[in-house]
Amino acid sequence: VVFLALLQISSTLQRVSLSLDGIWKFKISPDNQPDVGFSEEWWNKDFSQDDAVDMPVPSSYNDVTTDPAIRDFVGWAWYQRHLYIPDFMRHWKGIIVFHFGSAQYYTQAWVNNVEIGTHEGGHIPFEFVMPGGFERLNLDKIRITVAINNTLNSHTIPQGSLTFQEDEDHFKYKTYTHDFDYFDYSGLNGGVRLIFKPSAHIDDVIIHNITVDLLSLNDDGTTPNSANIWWSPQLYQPSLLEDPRVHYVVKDSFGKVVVTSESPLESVTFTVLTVLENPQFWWPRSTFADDFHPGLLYELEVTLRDGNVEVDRLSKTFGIRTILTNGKNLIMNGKQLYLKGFGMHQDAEIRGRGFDQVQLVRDINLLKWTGANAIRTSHYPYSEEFLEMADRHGIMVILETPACSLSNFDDTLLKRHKEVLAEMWSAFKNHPSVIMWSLANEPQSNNGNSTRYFKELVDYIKSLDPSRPVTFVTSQSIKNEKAIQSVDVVCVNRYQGWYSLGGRLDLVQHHVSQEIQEWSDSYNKPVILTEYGAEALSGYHSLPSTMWTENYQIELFHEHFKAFDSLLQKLSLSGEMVWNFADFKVPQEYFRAEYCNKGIFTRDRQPKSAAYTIKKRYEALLLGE
Ligand code: GCB
Repeated sequence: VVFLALLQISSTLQRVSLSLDGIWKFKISPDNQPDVGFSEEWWNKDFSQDDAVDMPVPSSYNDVTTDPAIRDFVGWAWYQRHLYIPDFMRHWKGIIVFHFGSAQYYTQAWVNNVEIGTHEGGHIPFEFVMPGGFERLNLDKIRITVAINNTLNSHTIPQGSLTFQEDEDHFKYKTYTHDFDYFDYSGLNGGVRLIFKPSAHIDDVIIHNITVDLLSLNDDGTTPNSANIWWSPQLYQPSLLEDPRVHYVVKDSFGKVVVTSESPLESVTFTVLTVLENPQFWWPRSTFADDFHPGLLYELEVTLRDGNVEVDRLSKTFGIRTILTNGKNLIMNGKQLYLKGFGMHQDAEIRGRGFDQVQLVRDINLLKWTGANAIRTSHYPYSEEFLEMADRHGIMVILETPACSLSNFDDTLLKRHKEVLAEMWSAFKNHPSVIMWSLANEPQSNNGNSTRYFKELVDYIKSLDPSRPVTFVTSQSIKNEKAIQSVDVVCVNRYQGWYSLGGRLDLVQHHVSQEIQEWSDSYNKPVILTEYGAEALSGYHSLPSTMWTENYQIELFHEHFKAFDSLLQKLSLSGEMVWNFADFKVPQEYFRAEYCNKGIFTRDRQPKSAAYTIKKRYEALLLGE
């Protein structure tokens, strides 16, 4: 099987991609002069050893230094580094872009004194074009300065609030709050790359839809006669070419060419229908009793030519799978699905939310070890690299926007939310692992204004992508819920034995069965319990068990399993997801000691006892024919 990691941002025959990761210079704006970097035009000078500190990229800046002012900083933080310009860079005739993997929250960047762009929103990759390339700078060394502001407000996604207070004795201070419980790690959380593209190039390839005639399934039920793939290349400046032509091939998972375009595609905007004979499905791992090949990928390789000269080449991997809901069931490739997995966080010691390949591979290994087949990217999209691995390892993903704990639903927020959805769709649309879009986690959907808000969001994402079910995750009671009727799948977070009826393990089974059954009956849609769990301090035990011990976490899981098994038999539950995969950092507060300890793994990714409980269940929980 050929591994095709991150083809869009790696070097190809016609493109060069350089990593700018490493140690950058870093400083935060002083409290009393929040905008001084702009008034003094910090992009115009070299940061000095005296006023800046070293900062690794990628990483959140919060936990790297020993300075509490950096850990808790809210406002404009500034990064800078230098770069030598080899000749090929200076004379590059095509387009030069700076690619940011993820930056929390607003980003503005300069190359020397030239502003190259601004961007709003964390977690989703974006690019700034270097206007006019490097030639006009006529220097052998350039300075890149990036300013990042993490201040959230009522119209950002997610929301936050910065207030300025004054005591009776005129003592002034600022307070920063948000309603979500995870630590808001900030800065250049993703890597930075410099990418050289040809002037006329393939900007993207959109795989719009893949359909198979399920009635044509072979006897084994795993291979249809054919699959239809509707896709279109997005060309950039094709008019610069005298004789633009697009060719393509499709390769199977062994790299063998299975489809070749007979003749070039002449026009520049078009949708292609490619028919694949005897295709193999993409299946999730650890789902069915027999061996359905998990994570099987095809490759679509598109080339742009000027006459016979190849100008650019772009490859995308894709999987043949359909996903839909049918009454209370979630159906993939004609088979009923059950999700077993976790809500997660991108969170690690010292690096915070900073992308780290060691951490990524460890997390995927642990997910596979548990026998899980699904995760939710709570509470924001994860890295491109994570999704590529989920594709290859057959891990289903509910991809969530960063809209955690929304509380007002005006049109300004709705507009922003749609922009986030569009960016998220654009970045992650082709991944077969992404089986569902989650619009939000635990919004105040007991508010009447949320009804229209979510209806509009559902309509919007469906206009971009009619091929995937849509959900949002509610924590409201059935009685108070006012918006979930618009979605395809009802996702519920519920903490029986913890936030509700804490300490009462004897009541968990009854309450979980009764409530999930009610959601299922009221909406007649698939229901997933997207969060349940208990905090457990690693190494802390008591008999009989008490809250916060490892044995309480295990017993609470067992009480839930009893409820899940009876619900499953009645087809009233389509998935169970533990909160959380691993312990993660929270803001300082008096009811938690630095972390939310609901992980079945510790923050350094070692198992608590409950990890074995979950592994035993997930490995045994296989669907039959
Ligand atoms: C929730 C939230 C999640 C929290 C969790 C908890 O309902 O969705 O973000 O971390 O509860 O542990 O409080």
